[in-house]
Amino acid sequence: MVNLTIDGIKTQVPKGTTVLAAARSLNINIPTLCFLKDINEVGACRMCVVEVKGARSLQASCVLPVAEGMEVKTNSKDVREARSVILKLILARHERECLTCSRNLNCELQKLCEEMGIDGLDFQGEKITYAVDTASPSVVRDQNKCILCGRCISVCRNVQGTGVINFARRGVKTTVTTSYDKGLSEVACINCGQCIKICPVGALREKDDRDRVWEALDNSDMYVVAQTAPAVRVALGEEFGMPVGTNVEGKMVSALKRLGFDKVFDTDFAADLTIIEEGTELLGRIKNGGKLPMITSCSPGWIKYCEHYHNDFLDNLSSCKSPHQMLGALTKSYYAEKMGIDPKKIFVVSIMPCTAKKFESGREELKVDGLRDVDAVITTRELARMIKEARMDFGTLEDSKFDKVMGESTGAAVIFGATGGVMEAALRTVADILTGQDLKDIDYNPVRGLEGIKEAAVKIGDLEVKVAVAHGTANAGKLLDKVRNGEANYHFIEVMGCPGGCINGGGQPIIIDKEKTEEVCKKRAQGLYTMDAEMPLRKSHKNPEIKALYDEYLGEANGHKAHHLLHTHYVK
Ligand code: HC1
Ligand code: SF4
Repeated sequence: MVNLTIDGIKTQVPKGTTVLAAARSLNINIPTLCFLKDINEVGACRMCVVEVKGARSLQASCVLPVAEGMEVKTNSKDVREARSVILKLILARHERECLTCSRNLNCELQKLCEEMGIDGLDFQGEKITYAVDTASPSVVRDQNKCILCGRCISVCRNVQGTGVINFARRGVKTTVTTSYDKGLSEVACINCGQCIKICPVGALREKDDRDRVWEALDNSDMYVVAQTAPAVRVALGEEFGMPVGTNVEGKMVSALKRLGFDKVFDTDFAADLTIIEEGTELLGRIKNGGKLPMITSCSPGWIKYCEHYHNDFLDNLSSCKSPHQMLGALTKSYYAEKMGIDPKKIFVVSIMPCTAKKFESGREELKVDGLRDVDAVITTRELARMIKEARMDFGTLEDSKFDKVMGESTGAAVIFGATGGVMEAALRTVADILTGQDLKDIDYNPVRGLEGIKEAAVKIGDLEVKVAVAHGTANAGKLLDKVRNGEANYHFIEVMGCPGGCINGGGQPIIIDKEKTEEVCKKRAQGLYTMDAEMPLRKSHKNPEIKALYDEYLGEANGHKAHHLLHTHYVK
């Protein structure tokens, strides 16, 4: 242990601890901008400078290890003045459009200026104006607002294993950009939006599709259908000041109806359907010697990662479309026929925790007879903005139910939103099919939780099903390397592109205190697991609307009609 004094308080911390961490353990809150524990510990922004007795200059506490007998001041005159100058220098090059910025009131730079009492701009230098990169269907990049903290670079490289953005140039011309300054859509970006979530300011944001949705809602010729992903319902409330993990499903449905959607369906219904289709496909592959391990295909960030970085595994992907695409396809076929509506007049809007779904919905592979399954995707954040624009008092809305025919779901579907959820849902159904029983023990705890890679061998009847779960694409890459090298051997793998799964998708409410990310993920996941535990039906094959869909329309699981509408194939 190392003894030191911080602001006159004596403390003891393990060797190797940084001064920042030691201070925080004493509840001394040193400000940071670039720091991200375990991800971006680079001392770039210098906001965390402290005075160390005997040192010639101020030191960045986030990268400074403690030393025996060290005496640290975190709030001396020199420290305060240095931080103020640093902030003002950052402001001098930052485009200060707070009132119209997507991060207004949710910006770390704005918050720091307020906390540190910055009341003027002392430096007005020459500024370079950059063109805003709007080419990607998912992510908008505005270098005019970038403060060069490097957090997006580290997340993209270390957490997602992609590394498509980096520092370029020197001095005042330093930027964060792609190779050759290409648009994000021209490089191997997977549209995951994790860089948006980690950006302290508004330099990265989702491509906002609200206007297209309002336009459809205002067009009386269009039949506008909304569907909502599992993870949205346990996060949307945060945008209205509710505790993290609150289930706002009923209020969300009411809000969508008040916004003018003709029908509000539940993507959870299609998650149940995915389990039937994917479970049948898995059992078929095991029985008939098909390509194993089979890997889930519902996360579009993961699909794009697989296409760019591990395309030798494309044949391992399940041929199932992702649930929201399935629901879109069924809205324009099954539902349209039932209601006598021209599918061309149906506009399907998916409300998703995910920015990659924006890209996915435009993919040619996912059209049926030339028609898109889903016409627009908006994130949890964009839905919150629409609700605010419509001036609804969200907290006081009554609870409403999803609309019939594709609004019923089970506990298996709702847990899709957390890492391991798709696997657990699939195991519940596969186990019942293989044993011919209605099994009661259906909580598969080894696949739950935030460990980056989870593995389990599940004994079902005579078969030992070997499974693995990875979330965050860098973890997926590590898992695939193991499979490729013959170090591991599975029947079925679940991959979700975002760390934590959809609950921490690139379109979810921004967690301003990054230290709390894990805690927030756990609470959102707990919200989903609580819903599951309380639902009367917890296995996808028990969903009565799914049974009706097969009886009335699809026929067999994996049958001809199901393949036409619900499956696809990704090629190199
Ligand atoms: Fe997801 Fe999915 S779970 S991908 O994480 O399979 O986005 O929530 O909607 O489509 O159902 C996201 C969440 C979501 C799909 C489902
Ligand atoms: Fe990297 Fe994902 Fe951001 Fe693309 S969207 S730049 S892959 S973090």
